[in-house]
Amino acid sequence: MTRLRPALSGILAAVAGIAAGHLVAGFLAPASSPVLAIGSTVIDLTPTPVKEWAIATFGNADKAILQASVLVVTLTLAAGAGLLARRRLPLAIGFIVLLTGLAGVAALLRPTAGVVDAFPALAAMALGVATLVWLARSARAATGDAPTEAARRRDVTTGPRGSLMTNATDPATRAATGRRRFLGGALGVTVLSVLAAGGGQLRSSAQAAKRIVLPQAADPAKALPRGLEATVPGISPLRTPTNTFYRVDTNLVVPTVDVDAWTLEVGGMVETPFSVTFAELAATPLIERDITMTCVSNEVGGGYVGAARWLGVRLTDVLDRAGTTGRPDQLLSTAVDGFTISTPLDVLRDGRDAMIAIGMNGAQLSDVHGFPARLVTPGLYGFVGATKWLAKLTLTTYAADQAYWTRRQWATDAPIKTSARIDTPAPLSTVRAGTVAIGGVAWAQHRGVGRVEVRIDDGPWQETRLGPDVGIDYWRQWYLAWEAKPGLHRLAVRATDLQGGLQITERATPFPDGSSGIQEVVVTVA
Ligand SMILES: Nc1nc2c(c(=O)[nH]1)N[C@H]1C(S)=C(S)[C@@H](COP(=O)(O)O)O[C@H]1N2
Ligand SMILES: [Mo]
Repeated sequence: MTRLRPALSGILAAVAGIAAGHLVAGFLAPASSPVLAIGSTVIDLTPTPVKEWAIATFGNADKAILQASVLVVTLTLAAGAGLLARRRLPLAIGFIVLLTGLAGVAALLRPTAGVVDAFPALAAMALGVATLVWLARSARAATGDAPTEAARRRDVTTGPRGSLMTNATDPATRAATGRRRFLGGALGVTVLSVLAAGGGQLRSSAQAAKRIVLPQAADPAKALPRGLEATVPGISPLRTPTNTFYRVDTNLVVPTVDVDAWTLEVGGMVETPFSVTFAELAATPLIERDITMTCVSNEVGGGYVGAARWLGVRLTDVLDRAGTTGRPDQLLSTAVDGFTISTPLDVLRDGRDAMIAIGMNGAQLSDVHGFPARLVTPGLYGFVGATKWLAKLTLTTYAADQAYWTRRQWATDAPIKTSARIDTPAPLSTVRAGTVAIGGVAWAQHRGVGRVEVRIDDGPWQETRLGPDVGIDYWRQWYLAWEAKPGLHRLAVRATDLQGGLQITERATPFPDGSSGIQEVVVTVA
């Protein structure tokens, strides 16, 4: 019991500090909320293999788990500070200052940080220390806690008279009062912290993107054909709705960009550097294209792939306006938060529809997908061609400058590998004997899907029926009607591109240039 209360005091001090930091961050710099600033730094410092493991193990929950881990570690350390405060308050204060100071340094070291980014940590420091001191003092004042050595000695020297004077009530009553006071204080701190953190959260999430009116495309896409989803239940829809489109980025806080203040800068090895506002960009002739995006972290059979209709400016239009000097071989694109992506320049200039997208599926980009503008490069994994929250385009060389993932040993040249996925039946599911539709999607961006085959148990590869053709940059739905007999069965799928290239059947993990291998699922037919 004597340890619980000081430990709790430390935790409460941390909770108060974190909440105060989150409140201040909500107004000044959402990404610099202490736990988030530390979390972002952890993301950047995590070695590539560990990150791969985390993505593979936790999938889309990886960010929540990271934040929870930072929180748990912080609260554990804070509990230690609370215990320390019993005997050495100044040292405990120093410890809290150090912890919050680290959060401040983490926030200040973010690529685009300014002075305000230190304020959340400073608020956390002030509230953390104040709460710790207050709780430690009130613990000493009450006698619910063991008296200190000095106090005990004082009691002995002052003798019965001294005891008589301080013992206005009996020790048990005082302990009970102390406990009640502590609980009251703890409750107060908790309630205020929840209010502060909630306020900060509300404030930062209230800064959602402004609604804009998208212009029509000068070069529109054809109407999307009817997909197989109408007839093959369980198959991925031909177009992925924006709200289920996968999201992958390093951001713990989604950047919210003020579109009226936003500009895109174009520079580096160019003849005429320039910058454009959003209005200027939207006023240039726009193209509209159906493009399937894939993340390099997608495992065989995984869900980090999505197909959407993109509206934007052809990238070469922008690059041509800038011209080139020297021999750049890389387009380095920078996001508003300093994150960078590099794209091979020859790929961008080979005629494909690489674009600065401002619209997705008929609407402005959502905050998570890069509002107000992002790159989309058909045929390349997202980490080398799909910069969200785009701020700057720099023509440079790989020798001179490297992007975020390139510095972490991921491939510089990363075309999407041909792959097929079984959507239905689901792995390890049970289906009724009789005619069962095996179906899914296959992609071979910028080469096009030519054939998809399915193998049942140890049977031959059987050609499947393909869904509508939406071009070589788009995925293709496929299905096969299977006369399923009772028992346990293995279903495998493989795709071949339009040039006759079979997908790589050898298993590979995503690092460094994308996964490969054949997906196989086991189903029970009953
Ligand atoms: N600014 C920024 N852009 C980014 C990333 C990022 O971390 N930050 N991740 C890239 C990766 S790895 C992928 S796969 C795509 C994912 O885009 P989506 O989240 O819209 O699906 O965005 C790319 N663009
Ligand atoms: Mo990715």
